[in-house]
Order: sequence, then structure tokens, then C-alpha cells
Amino acid sequence: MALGLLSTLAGLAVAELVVGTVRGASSPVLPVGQEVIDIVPPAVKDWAIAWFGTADKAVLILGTVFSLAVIGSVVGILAVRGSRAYAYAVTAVVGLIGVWAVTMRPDPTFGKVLPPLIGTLASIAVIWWLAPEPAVPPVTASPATEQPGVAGSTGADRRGFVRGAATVGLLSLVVGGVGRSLRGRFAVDDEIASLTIPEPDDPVSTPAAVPAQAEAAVPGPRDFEIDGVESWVVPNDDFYRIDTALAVPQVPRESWRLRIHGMVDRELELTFADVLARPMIERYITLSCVSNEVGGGLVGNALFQGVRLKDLLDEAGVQDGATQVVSRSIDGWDCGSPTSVIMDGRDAMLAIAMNGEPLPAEHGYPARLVVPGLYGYVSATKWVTEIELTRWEDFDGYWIPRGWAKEGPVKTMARIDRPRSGRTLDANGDGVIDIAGLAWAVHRGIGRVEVSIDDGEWLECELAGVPGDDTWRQWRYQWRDAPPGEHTVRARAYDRAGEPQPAEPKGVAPDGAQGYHQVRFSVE
Ligand SMILES: Nc1nc2c(c(=O)[nH]1)N[C@H]1C(S)=C(S)[C@@H](COP(=O)(O)O)O[C@H]1N2
Ligand SMILES: [Mo]
Repeated sequence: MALGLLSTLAGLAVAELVVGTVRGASSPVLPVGQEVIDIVPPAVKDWAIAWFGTADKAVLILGTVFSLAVIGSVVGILAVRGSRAYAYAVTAVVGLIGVWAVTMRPDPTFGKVLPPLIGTLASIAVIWWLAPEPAVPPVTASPATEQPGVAGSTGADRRGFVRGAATVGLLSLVVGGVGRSLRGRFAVDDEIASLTIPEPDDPVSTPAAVPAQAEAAVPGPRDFEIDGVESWVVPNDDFYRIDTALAVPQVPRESWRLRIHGMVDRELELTFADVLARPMIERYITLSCVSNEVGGGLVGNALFQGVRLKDLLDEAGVQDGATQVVSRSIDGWDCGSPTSVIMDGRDAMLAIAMNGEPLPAEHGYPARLVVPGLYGYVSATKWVTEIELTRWEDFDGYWIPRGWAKEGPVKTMARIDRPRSGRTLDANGDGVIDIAGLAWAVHRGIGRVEVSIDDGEWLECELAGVPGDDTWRQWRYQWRDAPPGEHTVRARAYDRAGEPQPAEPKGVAPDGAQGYHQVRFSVE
């Protein structure tokens, strides 16, 4: 068993070394896990997200490593029992799965196949070196006879094995460590830190430049700054992250290109410098995930800067009948949005900055799409490299065959941040309890929020200011003379047109959760 684990370790370590020398290659564990993500039925994935939340990736990687360890142990037992041929065969099959997974990823290159290939060879070499010779000379036709009975192999000598094992173990750690540190060369952290974002031509601070937004703007503080309520702007480090990428794609901006093609009059290909040289807008936009449960945290508001998608598409010349804008990322993920939505004048953009900084790698560096009013899964492609104009019926994005709706407008929703469920609150000195949270109806705007305490009448809440209709809005209700004991509170929002959020409770699939957020709490 120890032998098998060692051969697995050595294989992974050598693979890691290869990863450190080939740009774009990844540890074999990742493509395999990635294939698992793409192949498992949607129900399993929903279950994983529900159980592990954003730790689902770590769990999957651990699971893959654990499976490798189990298989490794079996290989070790096989090898020690004298069935070396089986040990080699199982190792080779595992290696082939690794190679296969790489070839299934977008843009497979020869270099990317090397880590699982060379890693497998290393595993096999370790078995060959450390596995004992069969005690009984093999009968002809036994699998073992197919193996070269090399004189140098260590044989059954226990001390020899321990020495060999220690050598392999140590070497693996060193080799793996060197690979890890070499790999750091390919990370984009440094170039992100050194990127200066030009001033936007149409900044958010001069509403005059934003007629549509200015009309919907409401003056006043955007943040009531109430304890326990999420801040109106979510800092980049706290912003929720959802994607199918097991390892964050590291895309150097020098190599990045955006190709706009399909049903257009002129194909465009932009470099990052081309994007920087274009007129840019700056807007607060609330991004939300279709997998967000009622009351959940997969939603956030940030200041995005970038080039209007409409400008780019107008330049390319959208042809009649091109009803779908398909966008693809460097890691093969894709989605489709209605052309009519992208072109209707809203601030859909190719974003390169978030909250005044270059896009963080996790949020799509060097460039991503953001479309106010659509859930991320049908619009917000990170690490975007391709935009294709096509017909609505001719293509379905990544999540559509997996059971999600093809159109994904963001549903109106109110979330209670304070009190938290199960919390006990003290009334303020003046006997007031703040009930507060956030509400969003992205691109329609929030017009009203109400709460109902202990199933009582609906009470109108105070609303914070907003720059326009594309962001969430803080709200609060100051509850006076709250009696001690157990209470419940529910909240509901209306968009600016007066449309209330849907009341009937529904889960996240296929088109987003709905229903009123309710919180139980007590007052002392
Ligand atoms: N390349 C890529 N882009 C993607 C996704 C993805 O899986 N891959 N997920 C989308 C989904 S479902 C959401 S909700 C948003 C989340 O963006 P964020 O991680 O910056 O918050 O990104 C979208 N863009
Ligand atoms: Mo999402």
C-alpha cells in the first residue's frame, strides 16, 4: 500500500514539475475534476453547491486526490502481491484518464498533455524500482513474465525498500515544491498590480453624462451604515465568486484577444491596448447569481469600468436576425444573451476594472462582460475572449442543457440582513430596533420596500439613495417599542414601475429563487 501511495505521490510531484515549465499546463487533478464538473448531472452539482457552497471546488479537488490515493493503494497491493503487470496497467489507465481529461478541455495543446503523461511514467518507474520481485519464479504466461526482470530492482529486501521509499518520498516533495514555485512565473498577480486603469470618459460622478441613469438617480446616502447590513459597494475581496473554473485562469493581457464574429458585417479583433484606447464608461452595477437562494449572498454591487458593448457591436455591424450574443471565455465556458437586451441602451459593458482597480483574476482579468438586469449565467462571462452573433435558436450556453432557463432576467428581491436569523437584539438606547437590508430589481430599479412583523400589516421602509436603476438599494425600518420575546419579520420589494416581487416561494432552478425572505429573532 505504501508503495502505491508513493508511486502516486511521485507521479503528482513530477507532473507538478512539468506544470512549472509549460505555460497553460495544469496539475492533472484539475482537468479530471473539471470533467467531473461538466459531466455530473445538474442535481448533483446543485447538491454540491448547497452542501459546500463556494467550498465545492476544494471538496472536488480533495475528492479527486483522495480517489487517486485509494487507487494508488490498490496499485501498491497489486504490485506487492506480485501482479506487477496489473499495477502498471491500473496506473496507465489512471494516467490515460488524466490525458483524456486534458484533451477534453478547450484548446488542448501537446504541452498540456505532458503533466499526466510524464507523471504516469514516473509512477510506473517507482513501482518498477520499489516493487519486490515475485517470490516464486513466475510460470510462463503469468503476467509478471511480461515485465523485465531487471537485476537492479530492489527485491524483497525490507531495508532496501525502506531506503528506496524514503528516497522517493523526499525526492517527490522536492520535485513537487520546485514545480510549485516555478509555476508562480505564470501567475498574473504582478501584471495586475502594475496595470494603471485610464480615467473613464463617462464617469459615474457626473450624472449629466448619464441621462438615463440620472433620471432614475435618487440623492442621499447610499449606505445607512447599519451594523450587520452588507455595505452598498462590496469590496473586491468580499465579492461573491461563482464559476466552473477549478483553477483561476491566468490570462496575460499581452496575449489576450477579443474576437467579435458571426452574423456581423465586419469581424473585429481587439487587443487589450485597443480596449484601453477606447471611450470608457463607469457604472455601479449589481451582479447576481441565479443560484442565489432567498436571503442568500450570491449577489453584490460594484463600480465597473469598461467599453460599452453596444459601441463594439455597432462597429462590427450586427446583421438582421442575429438575435443572440454568445460569449465565450478562455476556459471554454459560454453563455448567450438576447441581442435586444445588450443593444437597448443599457450600460452592458466589456469591463476591465472593478471598484477602481483592474479586474481581479477571480473576477475575469483581463476583461469580462457585465449586463445590468441579467443573471450572471446568461451574461457575465469572465476571461471573455470571444463574442459571436448568432440566432437565438441556434445555440444554447453552458447552463441551458443543464436545466436552467434560457432567459435569465433578475427577479425583484428583498433581503433582510439585520436581524440575522436566530439572533437576539437589544433595543437601542432610544428603544428602536433597526430592521434593514438590501433589495434589488436590477435595471428596473427599486421603488418601495415593505416589512411585516409577526404577520402584521405591511409597513413601508425608508430607502437609501441610488445612482440609478442598475444597483441594489439599502432599506430600513425603525421598529419602536419592540416587545421582548420571539418575533418574525418578512420583507418584500417593488420595482419602480410598482410591480411587486413574486410572492409564491420557488427554488433556484430553473430561473431564480423567489418568495419573501423571512427571519426569526428575539428581543430582550
Ligand atoms: N468564464 C466564466 N464566466 C462566468 C461563469 C463561469 O462559470 N465561467 N459563471 C457566471 C455566473 S453563473 C455568475 S453568477 C457570474 C459571477 O461573477 P463573479 O464571480 O465575478 O461574482 O459570473 C458568470 N461568468
Ligand atoms: Mo451564477
